Amino acid sequence: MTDDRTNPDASDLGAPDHDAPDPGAADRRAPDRHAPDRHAPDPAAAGRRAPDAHAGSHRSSQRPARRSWAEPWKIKMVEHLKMTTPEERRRAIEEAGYNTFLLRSEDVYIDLLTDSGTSAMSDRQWAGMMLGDEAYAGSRNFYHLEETVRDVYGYRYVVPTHQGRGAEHILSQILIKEGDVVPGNMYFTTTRLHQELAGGGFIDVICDQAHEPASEFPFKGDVDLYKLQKVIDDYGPDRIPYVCIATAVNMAGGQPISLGNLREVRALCDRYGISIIHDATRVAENAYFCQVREPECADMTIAEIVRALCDLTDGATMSAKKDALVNIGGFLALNDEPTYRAAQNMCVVYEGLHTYGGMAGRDMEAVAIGLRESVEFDHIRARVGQVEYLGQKLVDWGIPVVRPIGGHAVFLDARAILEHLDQDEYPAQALAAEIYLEAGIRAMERGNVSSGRDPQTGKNRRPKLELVRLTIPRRVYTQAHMDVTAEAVAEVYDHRTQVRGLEMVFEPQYLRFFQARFRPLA
Ligand code: P71
Repeated sequence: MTDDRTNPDASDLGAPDHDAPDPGAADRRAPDRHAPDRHAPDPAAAGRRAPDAHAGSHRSSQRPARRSWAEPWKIKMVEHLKMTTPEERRRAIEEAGYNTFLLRSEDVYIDLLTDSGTSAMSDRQWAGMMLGDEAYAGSRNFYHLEETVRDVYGYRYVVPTHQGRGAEHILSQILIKEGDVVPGNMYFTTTRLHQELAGGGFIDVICDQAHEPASEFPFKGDVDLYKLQKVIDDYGPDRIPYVCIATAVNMAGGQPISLGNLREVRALCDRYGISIIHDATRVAENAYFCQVREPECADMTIAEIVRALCDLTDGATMSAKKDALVNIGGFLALNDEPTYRAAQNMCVVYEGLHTYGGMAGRDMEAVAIGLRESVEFDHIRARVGQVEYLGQKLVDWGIPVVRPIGGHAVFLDARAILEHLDQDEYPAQALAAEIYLEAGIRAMERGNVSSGRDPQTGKNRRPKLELVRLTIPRRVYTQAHMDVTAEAVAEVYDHRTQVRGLEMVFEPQYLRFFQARFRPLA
């Protein structure tokens, strides 16, 4: 452990196999920005592990190591934001039934609802859009995408879909039968719904630390192997079509699974002939955390770690709207040919022909280029670094957030902030509405509303994590936007005892959080 650590999360990480999580080390391996290959859009070079900043340097050894870094891009086009008055925001949130999903984006100043489809594409991606081959069948952009997925992720077969849930739908319908169970490292809303609609049930096998917002465990995405073993013992391998493993686990706070843990999951599954399906939506962010926290990954490139994670699994569902830096798109990737053939056939029923699956040719081109950019070290460091910057401000000011700070978002612990509210008064929903009222900043509820009702009991699930997610789009907002956000959250924190709970006045049947309406309790 070196002495110039910058990341407070690096302290107190005791587990021996997760030792030496020194993010500062990644900074210190910062490349010489003037080296010619750093400017070349060469995907192979881009993913290379950054060399020591001092190696071969002409600078004197007395000077401190260069520690500062910035985004590896500059801004070419800007989009104007609208500022609103408190009265305008009051009207807007009432009209939206206190649900930030129902606000018009025009009425939002800084939009941290999601990092999904909200990132800025690069000039290379925009140039790729012009190469769109809009043929109904056999578009060359599909073949480019297929080749890129094979190269970056290593899966053999690719079925394009309109977005992530399209892939989840097809996969669930093909592999899950009535009465099956799907163990996974925490639920995701759409993933679990598709498993349930196919007749299966989701069983959470994530480690206990994932459910503790204050735990500093560095790999909260890890599977608890005892829990997984118990599911296998209780149900038998024949009722487990696959184990669903997410990288950078969204609902746990964007928390990584370690390569070492995934290898153990693989070994356990192999003993029973069970497949592993990877939710690869944010695998590059996960790989960054492996690089800085997991000793065996310290000398691997982001691209190599991504590949190593994927190689331990049999297939993947992908929402390209996150890591892959596009506004729309996704795919299902598989290694098993019969499953692939079945998925291709389902694709023509629900998505579109198997060489476009709901995407335009230009969209597939943008995904292919974005996938390469997603595994560039400078990109991913700046992306995760910006999230860390916002999170650290809130931590410094004593505001309860999920620790360690995740890869795509800062998650406020609404239960700890609004202690005076019962969970059935929807504290996270109320906090998200309050942050909007305060500053026009839009966040997302990730708690009792998102978790929904238990299909057996019909009661609210009351999950342990009652969170508000400040989600950072990639390459969109500046550090000043992060400052404004932190200050607004601090203002709300200061008057937290005055925030009232909510009652739900309209509840849709599926994924209720999208369209539910609320009103403040008296
Ligand atoms: C996010 C989203 C988008 C979203 C979805 C549902 C409710 C609210 C917001 C989407 C994911 C995801 C993971 C890990 C699959 C999907 C579905 N996330 N897996 O975080 O995070 O992908 O949206 O492209 O259909 O805001 P899709």
